[in-house]
Amino acid sequence: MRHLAVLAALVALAAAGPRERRQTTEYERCQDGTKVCVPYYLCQDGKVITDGSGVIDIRTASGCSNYLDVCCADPHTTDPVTPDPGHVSRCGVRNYNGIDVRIQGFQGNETQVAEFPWMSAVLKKEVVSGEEINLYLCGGSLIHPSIVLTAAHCVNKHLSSDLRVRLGEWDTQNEYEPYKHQDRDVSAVVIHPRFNGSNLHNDYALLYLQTPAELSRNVDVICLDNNPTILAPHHNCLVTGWGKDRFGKKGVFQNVLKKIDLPYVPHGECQTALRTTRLGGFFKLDKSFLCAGGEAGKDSCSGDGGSPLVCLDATKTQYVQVGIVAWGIGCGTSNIPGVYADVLYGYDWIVAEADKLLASPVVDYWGYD
Ligand code: 4AZ
Repeated sequence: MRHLAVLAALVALAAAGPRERRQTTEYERCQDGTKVCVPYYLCQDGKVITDGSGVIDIRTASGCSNYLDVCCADPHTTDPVTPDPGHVSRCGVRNYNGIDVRIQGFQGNETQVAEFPWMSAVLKKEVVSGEEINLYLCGGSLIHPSIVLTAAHCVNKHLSSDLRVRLGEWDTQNEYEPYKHQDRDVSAVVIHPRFNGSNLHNDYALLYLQTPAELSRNVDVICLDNNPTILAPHHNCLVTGWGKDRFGKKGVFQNVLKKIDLPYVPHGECQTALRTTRLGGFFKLDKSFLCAGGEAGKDSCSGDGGSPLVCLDATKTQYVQVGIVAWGIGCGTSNIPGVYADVLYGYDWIVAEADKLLASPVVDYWGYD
């Protein structure tokens, strides 16, 4: 995602800034009366750090008068972070205000914690000096508790046994989110039979998870639909990802999940725009692609591959995935949209393939009328 240098500067500033010292009696009570306002770096997993360890990104929560304070559980009370037994799964529900806390003061396009519960990270397990580490490969989306949809170009060169999926992630560099991420190994990778690695036609892949995700407030599925009416020309949709803030060597990958709203660009218009680039005047945009964007500085970029492009449905209460980040000519150039695998076009294959390994039809998960 572009637009992020300002935040990096802010975070660096916050980490280097002077730290106040206060006596316990001086901490202001939050509006709910039970929690206390403490400097953000003293709050971890919603609890005050009492041993002094850990420093986190700049963030503030409503209810504290000091800009750099957050609402945090008083360390003298017990507030265990429990899973979510009462969670009722519903596809495509965005947590506009995050969960438990809304972070204010963001400058760029940062998402709130668990704002997009279907967002997944596709990782590659690698052993370095005898220790297993997870390398970030691509984005993905949870379409069923046991299936992640991603781009074929992200995973076609990897064995399923080398892949892992992380669900419910937000800040890839910290573990202070109130709900923990869930890691799942991949038992099978299924690539679209007509995927073409040189031109990325039919860039669809399904990852089957070895054990199903536990659906909760920070982990839930996105809706798929075969009704194209949500795709009105220039209608605004959203892409989320941990990709680079700009194209090329100077771009950096993002820690906190970013979002960008992008207009849907009809196929013919997109092909015309792409013909003005190095692709040349004879370029044919394949039917398996869909385009979005074309506004200067607003685009998906390297590292966003496989991430979902979603649009609000007609009732404006649930999001439906319409695209998978595939490719582009650079990032963020005015009038040059980004190119996505068209999920509506791939819908029949996705459903048929998913159903092969599932006991009940995958569409049951997206019943959202
Ligand atoms: C990439 O390299 C990439 N601007 C993804 C999306 C776009 C460009 C490049 C679209 O993964």
